[in-house]
Amino acid sequence: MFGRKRENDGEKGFFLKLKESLTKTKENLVKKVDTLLLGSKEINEEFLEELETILISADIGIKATQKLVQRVKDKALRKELEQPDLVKDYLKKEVLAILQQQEHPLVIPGNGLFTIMTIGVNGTGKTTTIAKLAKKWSEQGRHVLLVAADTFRAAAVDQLEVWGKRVGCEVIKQRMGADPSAVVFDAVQAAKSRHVDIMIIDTAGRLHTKVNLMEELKKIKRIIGREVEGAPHETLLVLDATTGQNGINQARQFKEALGVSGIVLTKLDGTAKGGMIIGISEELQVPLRYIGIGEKIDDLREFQAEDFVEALFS
Ligand SMILES: Nc1nc2c(ncn2[C@@H]2O[C@H](COP(=O)(O)OP(=O)(O)O)[C@@H](O)[C@H]2O)c(=O)[nH]1
Ligand SMILES: [Mg+2]
Repeated sequence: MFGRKRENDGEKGFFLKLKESLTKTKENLVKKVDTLLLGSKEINEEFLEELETILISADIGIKATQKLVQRVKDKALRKELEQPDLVKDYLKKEVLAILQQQEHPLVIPGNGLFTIMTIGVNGTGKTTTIAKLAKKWSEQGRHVLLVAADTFRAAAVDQLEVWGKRVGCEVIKQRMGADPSAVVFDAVQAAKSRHVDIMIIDTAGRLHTKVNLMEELKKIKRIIGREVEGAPHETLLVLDATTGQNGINQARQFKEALGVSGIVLTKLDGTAKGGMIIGISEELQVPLRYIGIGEKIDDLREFQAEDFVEALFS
């Protein structure tokens, strides 16, 4: 009995933490919709325009905003949505549908070496996310190896090493300024001889030399693809939710240059721009794997559309 109760409390705490981290996004989106609904008697052009303004300023993006507004309008015209107070439930359902399109958790097969290459601009949370994932998978009994292929800054290697020690994972590194592909090549040999299950590669993200960065990342991809069948098995783009539309533009560039198989959206806690996740889902058409809701090692969640929408709207 007691055990069961504690388990329930744990689940409740889990959900409450998510809800708490989405507070500002909720204020910027759902609360504003609430206010609009309170002041509206019917769904007319003015109402739709205001709804559009709210959605755009909540960083949902043009495409998803137009889709949502059009849906509300169509439904109102068909007389299926006559009272404004029904709009919120309808929006919730539609947002859920958009997010569910990209709810595809990362599944790592139990046999063979699985390689993950994380990419994204500086400061989005790549290294921190790697540490969070390494802890999660180590605890599940997987042998995880970390690779310091951000050789651009000495501090980047040190940071990964500190995290590696903390979560009990070995880090493969070379001196600062080394060719990142060479580090990855070494790491693959180490991974093969040590029967590693999951290898996670940390990469650089300097923006000011973008062309070189993309070339460097492409080279890492080529090298690892040559050494391990099907690698990288996951190209994980890390995006910072506080960057709103900018982040979506960055994502497009990475997707075009390298291909992206999954997205992590970090820093959802404390930002009002979390609506960006709806835009990402609609515009990028890439699976949303994880969300970051804090700086601590356990503040990473597998993305679940239903939980997310419930936390946002409830
Ligand atoms: N609040 C918050 N901070 C985060 C999250 N993920 C990363 N950070 C912080 O973002 C900063 C940059 O992270 P880092 O992993 O070094 O980014 P990188 O340059 O992409 O490797 C650090 O201060 C992290 O603690 C998150 O989900 N929430
Ligand atoms: Mg880093």
